[in-house]
Amino acid sequence: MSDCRLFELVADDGTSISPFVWRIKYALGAKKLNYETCGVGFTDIPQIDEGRFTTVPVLQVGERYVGDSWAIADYVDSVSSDGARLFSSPAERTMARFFDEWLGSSVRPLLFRICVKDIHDRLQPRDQEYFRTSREQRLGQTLEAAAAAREKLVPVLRATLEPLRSPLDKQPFLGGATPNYADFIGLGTFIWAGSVATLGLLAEDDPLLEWVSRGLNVLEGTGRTVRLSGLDLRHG
Ligand SMILES: N[C@@H](CCC(=O)N[C@@H](CS)C(=O)NCC(=O)O)C(=O)O
Repeated sequence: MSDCRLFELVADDGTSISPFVWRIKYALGAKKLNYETCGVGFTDIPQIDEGRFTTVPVLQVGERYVGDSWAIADYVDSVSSDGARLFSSPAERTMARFFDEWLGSSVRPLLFRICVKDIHDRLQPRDQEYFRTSREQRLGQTLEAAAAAREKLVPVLRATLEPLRSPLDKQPFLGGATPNYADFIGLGTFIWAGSVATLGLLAEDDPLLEWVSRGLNVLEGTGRTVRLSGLDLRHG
């Protein structure tokens, strides 16, 4: 696959800030695909391929544009024979989908509420107004009210993550010795939240930090670097 370009959501300083984009960065790395990135703000998304998309990630391969992270994962898995398969079987894909549903319904909403004001503050000025209006509508409260309540949500978040600690206590990744697509989904979520959060998301002795550290090492192997303000990885 040549001429591969990933449209990613970026903050004002260029930090990549979408959990869905991060999982695709992992997937492209696992498939050993070289790609360039094109950083966009929320208000730039309607300009991608003449308004066909409302969300990122979007992957452009030559003349073709593919949106939605699951469609992108399936696409790169079907067209690229390099690297291991993202899903070793339909059953593994289904379990990754189930994990995504769990994370998306239980964990991501908590992270979103905890980090929403931090995300706003990191955006390019032209994105801030759009983000504030759309997210305040979604939350049913102002970003400031959400930020004022965030500390109470941190213990709820940590308790909600318990089902993830048990498998990762016994093996380095959900995929076993190496990460699979469920890891990419989870790690992408922590990289997104950890790179914007201005308070500690996990306790400093949380074993999930070791998983995130291992996940960052995998990314570094693909030449990508990240800084996480919301996760204390010194002990991980
Ligand atoms: N189901 C989509 C969700 C992607 C998504 O929600 N992306 C967010 C960024 S994290 C987005 O682009 N939002 C645009 C907006 O809110 O206007 C996927 O898996 O790719």
